[in-house]
Amino acid sequence: MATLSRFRGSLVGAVLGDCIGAIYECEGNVKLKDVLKTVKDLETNFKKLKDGEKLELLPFTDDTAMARSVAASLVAKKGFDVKDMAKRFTDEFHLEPNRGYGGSVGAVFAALRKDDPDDVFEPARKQFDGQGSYGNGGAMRIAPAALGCLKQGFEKLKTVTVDISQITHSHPQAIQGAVLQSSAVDLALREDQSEQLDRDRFLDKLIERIKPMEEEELKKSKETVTDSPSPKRKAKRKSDTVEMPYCHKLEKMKEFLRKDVSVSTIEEELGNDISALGSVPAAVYSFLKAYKKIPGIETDSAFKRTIIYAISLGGDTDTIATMAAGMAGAYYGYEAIPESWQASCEGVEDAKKFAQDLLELQ
Ligand code: F2R
Ligand code: MG
Ligand code: MG
Repeated sequence: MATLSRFRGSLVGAVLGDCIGAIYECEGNVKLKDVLKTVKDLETNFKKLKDGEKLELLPFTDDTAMARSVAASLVAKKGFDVKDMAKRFTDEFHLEPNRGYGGSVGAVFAALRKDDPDDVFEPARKQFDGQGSYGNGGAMRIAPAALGCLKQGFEKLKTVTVDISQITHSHPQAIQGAVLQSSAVDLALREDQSEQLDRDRFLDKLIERIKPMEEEELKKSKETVTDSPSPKRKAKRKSDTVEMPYCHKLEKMKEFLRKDVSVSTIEEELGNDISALGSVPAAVYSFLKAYKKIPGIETDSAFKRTIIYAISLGGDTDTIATMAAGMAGAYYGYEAIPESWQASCEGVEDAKKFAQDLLELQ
């Protein structure tokens, strides 16, 4: 059942995953002991605060900057308005371009500002010789859409997610990744917490949503003549080259959740990079894995485990952690989020306000 606690949990969780994860973004292999020390330090510094003192905040990055625009637009327009959302993304980027945006997405914002096209999807479609970006920028910002569309159901959420993604990311895998992420937050909000989380069933529900999209894309790619631009990407790992890679990875997770699988296996099989296909599955896995105790992460808080584990996967740590924590917060609720972590991160109060406003939209 959706409550203010779960709405707040999702948006605040996503902010924390971004701010804490950003410490390690693109650092290559991350040592779990370093992540544990980072969060321990947050807690110690918070305890040491004297009355009236505040901590120096860990800054949020593009993941949160864009999620804030998604939330602000849905609230201001009382639903999805593509022009308004594209304008907010563009204005936000030009106001604070140094929030760690992806290498190519700035060109989309520049074109949206300069040309003000009637078709706001056009600049994104032109990226990468017409392939569109396969980056995870569509997925990393999408949690507020799951909150905003909760009452309206999956078909509406899917349409809205696809369009929000296509403003900057038109590659099929970027769009599917965004739908996978918004679906995972949506399902996490709906799970009954008084019952055990059935992780295989959660994965089956995700597969049910993503399979038709991958099937349709596969059909299209089989019909595509070879001299037109192919939407396929050069794959870094074998698991990205199978015919329906998201479904393949979601199925694989069932097996991984039953045993203690190493971080390097997860990196190899699910990914930890800047692409949507190489990061959204890792986020889903982090959320589900952290539901139970993880060797080496000695905390009873499953919310904390989610962020610590997601960051320990290395690679695109802010984005994997923001997406995983968006799911975890939606499931465990705001009360599960440590005060010390909240007091250490920029953007928490705004996230709480957006959660309230999005709940009032329902
Ligand atoms: N940009 C970063 N991190 C870089 C390092 C930051 C570090 N903290 C530092 O300051 O040094 N993080 C952010 O970017 C990711 C989201 O990126 P988004 O929005 O998807 O961007 P973009 O530009 O569309 O894609 C990213 C890169 O992917 C490659 N790429 C995408 N599609 C491609 C295609 N069809 N063909 C070839 N390459 C493609 C390009 O290299 C793009 O530049 C998040 O991690 C966020 O946190
Ligand atoms: Mg970022
Ligand atoms: Mg990132």
